[in-house]
Amino acid sequence: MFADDIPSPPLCLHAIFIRSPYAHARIVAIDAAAALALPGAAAVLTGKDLASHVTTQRMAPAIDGLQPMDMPVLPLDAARFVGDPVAVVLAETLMAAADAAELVEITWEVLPAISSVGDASATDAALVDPALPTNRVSLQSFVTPGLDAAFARADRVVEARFGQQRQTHVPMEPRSGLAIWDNGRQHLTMRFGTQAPHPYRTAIAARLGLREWQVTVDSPEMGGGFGQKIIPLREDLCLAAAARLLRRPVRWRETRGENLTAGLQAREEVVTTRAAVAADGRILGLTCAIDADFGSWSFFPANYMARVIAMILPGPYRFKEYGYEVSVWLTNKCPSGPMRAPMAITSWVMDGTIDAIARALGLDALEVRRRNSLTPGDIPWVTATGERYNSLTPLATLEAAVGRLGYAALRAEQAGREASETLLGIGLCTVVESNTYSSAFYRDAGIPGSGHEMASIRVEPSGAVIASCGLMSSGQGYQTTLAQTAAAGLGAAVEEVQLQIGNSDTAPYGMGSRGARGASAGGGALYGAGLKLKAKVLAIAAALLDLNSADALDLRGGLVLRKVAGDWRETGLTLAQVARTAHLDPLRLLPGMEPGLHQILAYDPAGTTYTNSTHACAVEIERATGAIRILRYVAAEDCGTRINPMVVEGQTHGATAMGLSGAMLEHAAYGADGQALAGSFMDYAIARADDLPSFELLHQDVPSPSNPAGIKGMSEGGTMGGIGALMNAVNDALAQVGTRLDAQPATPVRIWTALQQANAD
Ligand code: MCN
Repeated sequence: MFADDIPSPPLCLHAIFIRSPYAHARIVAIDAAAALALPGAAAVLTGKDLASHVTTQRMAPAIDGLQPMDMPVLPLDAARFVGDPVAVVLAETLMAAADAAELVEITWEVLPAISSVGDASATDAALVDPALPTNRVSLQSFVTPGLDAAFARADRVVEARFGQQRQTHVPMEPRSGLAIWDNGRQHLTMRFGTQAPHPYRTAIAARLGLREWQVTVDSPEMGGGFGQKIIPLREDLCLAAAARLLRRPVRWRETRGENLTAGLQAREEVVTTRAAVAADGRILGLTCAIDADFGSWSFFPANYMARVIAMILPGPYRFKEYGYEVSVWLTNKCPSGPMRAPMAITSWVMDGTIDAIARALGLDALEVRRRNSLTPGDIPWVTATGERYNSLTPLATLEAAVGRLGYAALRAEQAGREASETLLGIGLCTVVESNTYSSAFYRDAGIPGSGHEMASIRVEPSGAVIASCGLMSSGQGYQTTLAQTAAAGLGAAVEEVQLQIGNSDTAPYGMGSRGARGASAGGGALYGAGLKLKAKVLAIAAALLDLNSADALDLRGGLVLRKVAGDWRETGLTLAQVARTAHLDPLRLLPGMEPGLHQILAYDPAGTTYTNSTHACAVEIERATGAIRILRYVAAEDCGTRINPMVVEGQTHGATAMGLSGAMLEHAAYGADGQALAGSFMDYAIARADDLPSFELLHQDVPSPSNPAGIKGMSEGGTMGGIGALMNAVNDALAQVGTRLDAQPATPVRIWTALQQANAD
């Protein structure tokens, strides 16, 4: 059931947000008298009305190089972007709320708007946040001591630029939900789709001054979150406060236009690289400069998202001398937030730099990758920024992908196409996807947070297994895959395991679904809890079988087995019989053993997990129109032990499609005046099935040594690889006529324009 399918409780009010039509404007006055006079109108709440009911949100930790911001639930004095919510109208019906919203009179004083990093960084720039000294909210840099020497030794220095446009998440169901206040119990129930029910509840309780036991978060199915549905955003908080103030249930259905322009956006970054290289194409050192446009607020610590790009940029390559400078800027656009693979541009930047090196030196792009790639002998490897790889197979995925693509044959075909109406391009991109961020990562980034996940497994008297954890699925198939990990740890039949997630009261406190941590952190916790519970099941089984020890026993598929003469044989005892004894016949248990079968376990991954994949594609570009067609697409990945191969394939398809869609089409565009230009699917193009190829997938399956079940996360790498492979293929095609796109999206019109310019030069 999606949020909007939940029937309205009695006396439910409907909410509509009034949003700023201006990129930057002072709110001089809000007159709600006419709106409130309309039949059915119940209330119009503004920032001033809510300020004493919801505390401000501190947007960033106060660490070096980062300016913290305090964000009120609704603006008190000025709107900062087109779509900024400035008041919420509540009425008996949705139609009455819409009519009342039309009657609210707002007097605005339009202020100068900042619509680009160029504007934001100008010396006389207006300030997006008047409480800050500058529009640059974060500046972080890093350099290894030997970097200058690497550049001094270089035969060539190769520079490249990579720009990525603003995009947004596009969940199937926009943000929607229901807030119910029970005044008798002084209790709030939030029925909003969230990827992280417990952190969501902690934030709601803190912002409203409630204890966590006064708040239940019960997430419905959400049809996609992609990072947009982790923390409570301002509309969720307004609903919670309104329900409490008015003592009535309140519901909200976000429109697609609101979601596109005022949900959260992401990805707007420009990265420039300078590579110091030897004549044979080996990279001796690299620098990168990142300018990120975070819009009017950063809904996640700004240092985290932009810095991860810089931190993991070296990826699968061997160079050790490295430096970066990361600047995060505020502009008058929709706030930024986490979005599937917040570091999505990284692999294009790194592998696009490799292509630039190959072109500058007249070498083959695959050969330059081979010369720079980490080999099995290099692992374990610590990168210049301290990322520790203990299981990585980039050369294996590279060779698998180019082998399947038929790289050599495609290069030969490309050479023979000179007079053709189409250009052939071959794109390669090897990804190192950082995921399952550990507690140490959060500490080092200065972000309050933990990498652990908590799992609970109960076996009921009938043998039914109830597994739970703090993750919530937004489409990852947890009901299957996490039930499988619990069953594998415990030794139960998977059909006996039910996963219960999404409710903050019944699931154990966890960090939620984000950063591709579900399989490894959630799965690791469930697997570990299962293993511990199995030990108890076997101890009880040994007692029931009159054995002195459980050493020769195992539980598989819900059956207790015993090893006899090297063979596992059925004992006739089942998990259900053991469970019945544990619950209902405790006097048969070993002395001192607790009745029941319930295990709670927290699993905190030792370090960040790194997963590698290589994406390889061939594209054809029509010279006359700039139209692109993806001819072949191969992805070879290594996510360790695959819990469910079909789900891994589905996630790879989805992630890659998201990357390709972003690289080819999507653009949350703004005008020079800060006006939002993409408020519907007529303007915000996302890929459709006929824009995408059939994916050919290959797997390496090298188990992670740091996860109890050998699992590595995988669901963001496809987005990174899709962008890199597509953009590198387009540029490989364009290189034949001496041009290159240094910014996404690679739309036909941009490609056509580049071709025209190349012809004119
Ligand atoms: N899996 C597996 N074997 C592995 C690794 C993963 O079978 N070795 C399975 C997992 O059990 C899980 C799925 O693949 O069912 C994804 O696992 P993982 O890579 O750990 O990612 P998460 O579960 O943490 O999911 C979060 C990730 C992120 S960060 C976003 S954003 C995202 C995504 O996954 N949003 C999605 N995938 C999405 N898919 C859909 N349909 N909708 C979204 O909103």
